[in-house]
Amino acid sequence: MTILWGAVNRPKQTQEISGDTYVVKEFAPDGLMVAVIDGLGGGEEAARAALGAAEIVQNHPDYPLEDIIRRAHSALHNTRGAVIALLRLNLKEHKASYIGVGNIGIYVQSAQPIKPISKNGILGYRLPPALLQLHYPYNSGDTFVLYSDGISSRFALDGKIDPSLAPQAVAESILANYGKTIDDATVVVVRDD
Ligand SMILES: [Mn+2]
Repeated sequence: MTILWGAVNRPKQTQEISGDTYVVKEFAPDGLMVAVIDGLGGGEEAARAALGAAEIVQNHPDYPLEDIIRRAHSALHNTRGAVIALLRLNLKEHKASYIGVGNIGIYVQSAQPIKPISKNGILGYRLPPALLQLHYPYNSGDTFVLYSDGISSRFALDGKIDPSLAPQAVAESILANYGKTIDDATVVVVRDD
């Protein structure tokens, strides 16, 4: 039960501030919370929205995922809004839970198929009519990749992550190969070895 992770977050070309952010947080006794959040638009206002949602994830990693989504939705009413991919692992039981709202991606390279999806919506404006929470058992060595839409969706089709690469190297290589310079881009890679 060793958690390995890596992350990259870079602003779009000509911007100094990324409107994306991410959270990776271990919490007692056996939890790991992972989020990628993309604030709508770009620059400071986008970052403000993304960081507002990130703060709620950071402060309440043990809350039910639906509660975190609803709290973030309320907190972002006066912002441009954001989309979010929210993944929680129980490192002892090897269980994964996921809720995604809006155009944001997750790809899992796993021994058994794990194919979470996100539902349309925008935190701060419009939640999906029913939040879709997905649950999966996972195996040691499975690799979870959360990414914002600054990463080309070709990435998930091409798939195939080299399992000998450390998560940080995986994240950097995904950004290098699939990052779009016209958007903020974030990749978080988590592996429970
Ligand atoms: Mn984006």
